Formats: sequence, C-alpha cells, structure tokens
Amino acid sequence: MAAEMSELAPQLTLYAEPSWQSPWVFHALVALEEKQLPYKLEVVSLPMTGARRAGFERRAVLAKIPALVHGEVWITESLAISEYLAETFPTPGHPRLFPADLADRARARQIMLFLRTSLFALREARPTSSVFGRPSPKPMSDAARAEAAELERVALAVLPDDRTAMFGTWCIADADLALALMRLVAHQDPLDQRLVNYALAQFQRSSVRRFFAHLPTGR
Ligand SMILES: N[C@@H](CCC(=O)N[C@@H](CS)C(=O)NCC(=O)O)C(=O)O
Repeated sequence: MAAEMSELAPQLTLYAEPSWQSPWVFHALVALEEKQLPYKLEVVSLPMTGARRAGFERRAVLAKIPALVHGEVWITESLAISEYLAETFPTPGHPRLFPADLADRARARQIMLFLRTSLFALREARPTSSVFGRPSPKPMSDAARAEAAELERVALAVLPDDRTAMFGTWCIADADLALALMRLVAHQDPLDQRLVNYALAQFQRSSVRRFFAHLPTGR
C-alpha cells in the first residue's frame, strides 16, 4: 500500500447521489478506481437542504455532488476532484489519470470542458438514464441533432484512427468522451462505427464496470 494511504493517512470519501445518473459522479468514481485508491462512498439525496447544505457550503464552498473528502479537504466539481487526485497521488507511485505530454493534457482538459459546458440540448434528449438505465426514446430537437453532429465531429478529430484511447493510452478524458458518445450508442442513433467501437471498449474498463455495479438496475 502506498505511503499516502497508510493507516495514518486521511481516508478518502466520495459523495454520490442515489439515482446514480450523474455523469460527474461517474467521472469522480472512475478516477478513484483508476487510481486504485481505497475510498468510502456516502450517498446523499439532492437537493441538499438544511444542516447538510450548510455543512457542505462551509467545507466545500459549492454544495454539489460529487464531492471528495480527504481529511480536511472538501472538493466539489468533478474536474477539480480528478485533478486533486492526480496531483495528490502522482505517478509513478500511482496510475496516471491525465496524459504525461503537456499538449495532450491540455487537449484532454479542453475536451472535458467542452463536454461540461456544451451539448445541453443533446443531454436533454439523450439523458444519462439512457446509458445507466433503460433507453427511453425522446424526440431529438434540431438543436440536439446539431449537437450530436458536433460531438461526432469533435470525437473523430481526437480519435483519427481505430485507436481505443484518445492519446494512445487511457486517460480520464476517455471516460467522459465515451459516456457522451454512449448517449447516442444507447439509442442506436447514427454514429460513426469507429466511435461506437471506442465507446463500447471504454465501457468494458473495470473502473467503468465498478460504477455500473452501483446501479439499481444492476446493468
Ligand atoms: N459541473 C459539476 C456538476 C455538479 C453538479 O451539478 N451536480 C449536481 C448533481 S448531478 C448537483 O449537485 N446538484 C445539486 C445542486 O446544484 O444544488 C461537476 O462537474 O461536478
């Protein structure tokens, strides 16, 4: 066991939400699993209210889920969580989350921020419940269709051949991109077959399967 995770080291706790539909909890849990760190799970109903909300606001500033607690450190926002894990438990002692190459790392962050700040109509028409639960077809608006085309264009740009990871070896951005593509795959929406294969291969990773093990449907 790494020195940081000895009995004296602060324990890691991940706060999740009971529906297990959050792409951001998915990101944080996959990051912890890929780092192979022991952690405790706490499931908190949303919206947070009363003393719980006040406690989160006091400790984490933003009362959101996922939240990572490490000793006195409370972090919300999924990307801040994975960056904290990457920097607190660095290579070579721990598996890598972000690409080693600085340009690749910047590209990975760019893609992850794109997925967090865009595609709102697509996310509405193709919610994660389709991926983590049962696909429930909803009509695709013109905006959702345009965003699906943009997602496909971006994914093909960063996956120019048959590779199964964006930068040759896995990084945390692959988990996010695969989840975004799975919104389309789950509905059998038109999508370049290479991207279908990429998303399905990513979803076979044991870190992703560990997230699925929490789903009430047991998928
Ligand atoms: N951008 C954030 C999103 C976190 C987020 O919005 N979480 C939702 C649940 S999926 C939440 O905590 N909502 C409760 C609230 O905003 O009060 C991330 O990447 O973690």
